[in-house]
Amino acid sequence: MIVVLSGGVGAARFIEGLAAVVAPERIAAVVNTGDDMVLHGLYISPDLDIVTCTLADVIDRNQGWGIAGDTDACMQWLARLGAPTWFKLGDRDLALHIYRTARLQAGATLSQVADEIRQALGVAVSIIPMSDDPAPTHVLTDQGELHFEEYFVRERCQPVVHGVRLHAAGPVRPAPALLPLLMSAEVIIIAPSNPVVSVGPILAIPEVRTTLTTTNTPVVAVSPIVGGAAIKGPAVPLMKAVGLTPTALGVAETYADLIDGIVIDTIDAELAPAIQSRGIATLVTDTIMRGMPEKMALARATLELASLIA
Ligand code: FO1
Ligand code: CA
Repeated sequence: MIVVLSGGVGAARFIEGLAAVVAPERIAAVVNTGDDMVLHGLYISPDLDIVTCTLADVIDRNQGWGIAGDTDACMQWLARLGAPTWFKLGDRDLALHIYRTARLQAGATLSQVADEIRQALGVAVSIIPMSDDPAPTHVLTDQGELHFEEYFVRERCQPVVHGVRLHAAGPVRPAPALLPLLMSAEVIIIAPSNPVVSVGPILAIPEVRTTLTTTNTPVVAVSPIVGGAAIKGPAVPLMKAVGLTPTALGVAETYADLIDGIVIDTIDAELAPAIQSRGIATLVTDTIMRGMPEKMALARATLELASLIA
């Protein structure tokens, strides 16, 4: 299997390209659950839903999250009742959260529910959460400790960040399928996702990090930082807050003990020698995924880098 460690939007788009250049049945996405939260009594798993709905081609392409053509009747009534409305849940999207919550309450695991939703939406790529245990990511700010979505969506990244608390680093077990999957992988790809709050939680699970540092399988990353800026989301302030340099070189350094290679953008070509001097094979190409041709080209380049290393 080609295993992709995955956050939300960037990873989903990358996997779309990958699934167009190799058989989707050969791909498994291991998805961050650090963003998961309970709201209105419902279990919401943003990155699992973003990956599943993107691959099912039902995602709202403008936002990168939520269901295309969704309506907000429920949200309007929640507002009337005085319920919190900072996290927008469309009517169709709510069906996913209702279904997941009911299944979890009936005793199913998050892995089982993720697979049920994947099958129901006709997605051939395997999708597994990093863990079936709760592992919320908290952001430590001048306004106190916030859940990642409270920081990102409710507070719009305004609070000053001084750290991140990954509960995945605590007593969180990898999902049952995860270690066997990593052990049998032909390639492990770290998607172009936020290194701190998207990939960070997956790598914070001790067994995952140990497996990646000791495996003979090629491990390659795609930099989510291009020209010193994040393609989407708050990677720059979060990387700075935990002492990482928000450049493609900083991404390579973050993963230095895990990766054999990294794909960086043409804009960052000048950083390639510094990355290579750290023993990391570096492929320079266009990494901005505007449409399907660019997604497929990036997937091919990443697989090519991995095969050069193998
Ligand atoms: N992102 C927002 O910026 N605002 C929202 O109201 C919002 C709602 C939402 C609902 C379901 C879902 O699956 C994702 C949602 N997101 C929303 C995206 C999410 O907050 C982040 O973009 C991801 O966690 C990043 O990977
Ligand atoms: Ca996310």
